[in-house]
Amino acid sequence: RQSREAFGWENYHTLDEINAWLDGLLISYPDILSVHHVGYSYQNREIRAIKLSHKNNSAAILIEANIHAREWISSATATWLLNELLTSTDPEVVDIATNINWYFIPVLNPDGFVYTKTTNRLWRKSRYPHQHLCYGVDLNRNFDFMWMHVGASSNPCSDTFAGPTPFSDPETKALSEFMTAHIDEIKVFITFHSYGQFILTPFAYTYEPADNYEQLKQVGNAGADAIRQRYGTNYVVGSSAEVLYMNSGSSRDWIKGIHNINISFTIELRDQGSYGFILPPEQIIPNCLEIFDGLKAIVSECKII
Ligand code: ING
Ligand code: ZN
Repeated sequence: RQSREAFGWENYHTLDEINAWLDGLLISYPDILSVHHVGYSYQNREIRAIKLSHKNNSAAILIEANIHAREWISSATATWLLNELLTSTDPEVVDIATNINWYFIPVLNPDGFVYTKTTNRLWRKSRYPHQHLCYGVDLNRNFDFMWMHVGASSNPCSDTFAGPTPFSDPETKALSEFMTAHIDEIKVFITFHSYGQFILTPFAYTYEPADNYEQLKQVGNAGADAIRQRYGTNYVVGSSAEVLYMNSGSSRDWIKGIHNINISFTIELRDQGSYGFILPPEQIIPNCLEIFDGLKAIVSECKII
């Protein structure tokens, strides 16, 4: 069976390497893994969701990563988590791997991700050319909930360009349709970003607390406490507007705002700015270990199984 050694989290990988590794996994675990076609990017790259499922009717967790191109640690974390759920023999891990259906979308923005590998390491957006002026939309401002309300730009050259219309770009449209199609199963949504070390609860578009803010804080705090226990890494928990900054049109605000998925977090991974987006590869595995501690605590605290 393919395992950690065959891929390795000692370094960051290209999109082709990630896809080849996923193809190998699909062959190794045909009974429990399947690939769902989410859609195609502007440059026609496939956006894939990998589903880990032992039983049909279990509650599902959806994990989205690399909606922002330069945040490489996010897809590294998503692939590490999938591998751990498949290979760990720890009874607690076996329990959550078996009794929850997991959807991983390791690279939601493949065009931007490839661009960070070939041309510009700090590219954030998609690669759709808008208004013949500049490339790319900030996909995390392009969702159709409170679109362009706050913290988003109408300038196609801005890094936070929200797009000409909501869901203008195929990546966000595809993700929203995928989410809607699976909405009855999805009990938890987590989107990985970097950097800053935050567990962010809805909403970002308003200071008004979400209807279940107390529950979100409690679950988020359980996650942060568990993360802290391994290496002392500090994650701050709170609503995006309250502890980071306001924005609108994110996937996280959309799934809570439109579908009222109760547990939806944006997790801003390591670090706090020393390396920022260029997190050294030696930190991938420590980051994944502490995040998995946090994720297990989140799962246990929100009582979906
Ligand atoms: N941060 C997120 C961003 O899109 C965020 C922060 C996302 C806040 C979603 C609230 C909701 O700006 C990074 N680093 O991309
Ligand atoms: Zn981001």
